[in-house]
Amino acid sequence: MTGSSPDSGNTATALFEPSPEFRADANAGPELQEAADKDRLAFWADQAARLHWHEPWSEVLDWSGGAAGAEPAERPSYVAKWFVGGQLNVAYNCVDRHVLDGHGDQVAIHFEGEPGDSRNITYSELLAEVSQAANYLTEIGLEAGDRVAIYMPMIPEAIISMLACARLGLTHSVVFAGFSPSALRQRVDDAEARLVITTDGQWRRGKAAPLKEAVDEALYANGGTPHSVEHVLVVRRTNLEIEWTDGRDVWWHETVAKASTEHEAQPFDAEHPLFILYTSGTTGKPKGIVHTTGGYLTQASYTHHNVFDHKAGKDVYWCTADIGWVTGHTYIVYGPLSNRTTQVVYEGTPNSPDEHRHWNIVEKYGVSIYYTAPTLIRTFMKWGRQIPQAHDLSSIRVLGSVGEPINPEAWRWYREVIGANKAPIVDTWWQTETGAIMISPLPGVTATKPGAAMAPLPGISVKIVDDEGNDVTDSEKEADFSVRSAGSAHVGYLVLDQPWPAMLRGIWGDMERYKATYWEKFAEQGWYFAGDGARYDEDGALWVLGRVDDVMNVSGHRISTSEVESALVGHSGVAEAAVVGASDETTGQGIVAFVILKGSTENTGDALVTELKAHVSKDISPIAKPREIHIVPELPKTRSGKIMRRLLRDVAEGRELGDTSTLVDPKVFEDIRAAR
Ligand code: 6R9
Repeated sequence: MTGSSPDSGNTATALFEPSPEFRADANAGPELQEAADKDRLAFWADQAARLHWHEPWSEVLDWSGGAAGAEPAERPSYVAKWFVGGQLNVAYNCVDRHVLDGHGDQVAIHFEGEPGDSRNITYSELLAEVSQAANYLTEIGLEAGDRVAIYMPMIPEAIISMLACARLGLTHSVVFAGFSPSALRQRVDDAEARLVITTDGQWRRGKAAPLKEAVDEALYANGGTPHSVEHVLVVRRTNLEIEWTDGRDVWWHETVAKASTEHEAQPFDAEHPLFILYTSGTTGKPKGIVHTTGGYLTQASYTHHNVFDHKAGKDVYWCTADIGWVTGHTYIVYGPLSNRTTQVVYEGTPNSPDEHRHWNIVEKYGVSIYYTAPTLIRTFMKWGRQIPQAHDLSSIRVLGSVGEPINPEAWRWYREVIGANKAPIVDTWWQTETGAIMISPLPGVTATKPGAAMAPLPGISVKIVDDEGNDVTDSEKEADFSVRSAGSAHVGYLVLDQPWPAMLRGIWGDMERYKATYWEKFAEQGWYFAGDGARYDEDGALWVLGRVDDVMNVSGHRISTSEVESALVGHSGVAEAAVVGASDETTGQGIVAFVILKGSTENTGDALVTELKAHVSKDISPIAKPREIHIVPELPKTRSGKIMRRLLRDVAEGRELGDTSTLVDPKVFEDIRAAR
């Protein structure tokens, strides 16, 4: 791609070309794309060779479960098998082999606790601790294939727990520690977890907040109905006093920390389930996305190496995500550790004790690769550039963005203020379901454009299509959905038309839903429907526009409208609720709820709104707390009874109403507007 200079001022076409110095030393080069174009499967086999395999595979890909063109009956599963027959151990790849290669003294984790404590963990130490945890989990009878729930703040033991599970072939299900007891219970029950690993409490903005308490509540929930959990393993982090259930609860420091530091990793099949991670869908029930071993680790490792231009032993890498999300799985745990990264793991919030925290950490450790979310970049913008400018950020050489579309203004600020107008920005599009990065510029190779994810990575194939599956670049017709399109042609649905190694292998316990959600829309072609809208601009750069379904994106977190609606109607005063994501300067989208009260409700004013916000926050998580709640007399519905969220979004964003012709009663809006 060629283009004009970054200073041309023309936002539509300005391209930032990689500097010659960066290009000369970059991990990625044009040969990656050439190799992938020549033979895609041979390309992925080369990438898999980045890993240590106990047994080689016999076939790179078996896609008989989803081959395009076949009769639906002949491709019933849509489950790919990558590196068929190969065997490996994920923890061995992430830890042992680096120690065996003589890098045991290299720091794996610079841990920075919120209260100011810190700890450096070398690869040798990590190996010893993962081995101890693996020995203890074996001692309590856990076996390959069992599920383990991990409900922990960002402390080293969380990563050690994940690696210990991987080492033993236990399938982990990490549940974000901000989730409520009922959300935890739902996930524990769905996966039938035998063990929950947690902490006594977690540090948040200088205060110790309880966490084990939520586990107790979760496991006693539903009037004490039975659950699958045999043990709760508790790491002491805050010294908060906690309740104790003898026989069930065990302290980490009394068990794991006393176990042997020797443990030999056994290999597992390339398709052995590595983890389940729950994500919001368009209905209230979260989907347990299943990932397996060989393909996942291959793509995690390949993308981390090339997209971040990571140099083992030289770079200091920091991904600011939480392990409760997929970004934490792939770009804190598996990608970086498989590549022998030295990384920062930070426990707390970016403004604790003050807004300088991230930049203090960057300076302290000389962070060279920094990967964060647009919502945080916009928060930094709001706090003001004088804050980062008070620090020496010259160590930074690559910047990453993930979680939602990054607006060009935030992109420019990020580059200028954090990246000294020099560090390339990689805007990485991917999903819990894709397992690893799919669309992103390659630093040193791809010229970038503020706000664009640019192009699929070598080895990855995408299309942007209309409702019939026609390529939008060939057709005048656009897909029929209501995503704001920045006024350009070539807008459509983002689909993945070829299987990729880190692709999900299903929804835990619900393969019908898996097929319906991802494969039904383009069943004829056998394409994966991502749920996002996208477009190509006049230069052929790819822009991801955001969700086309009822999933909101708040600060990079996926929250379904129906999840919040069901929490609201779970309140005794609420009869009906409709929830939409309205654009928000800081968080990308903000949650706006419209509720109809039950006639009997006495409390109707501001106090009720406050109570409802707290109710949602407690029921789901503080991240799902509505920004606004409007009490309205009626909701706009189609004749078939569907709530017209598109129109509510117009109201929430203060726009003229779109087409109201399918509504039962268009006058509803006068009442809704009056209530705002
Ligand atoms: C990794 C992650 C996935 C959804 C995805 C899309 C949005 C993520 C993006 C982006 C535009 C990017 N998304 N990265 N949109 N540009 N660079 O975030 O996974 O939590 O499953 O969310 O996030 O809408 O479909 P997940």
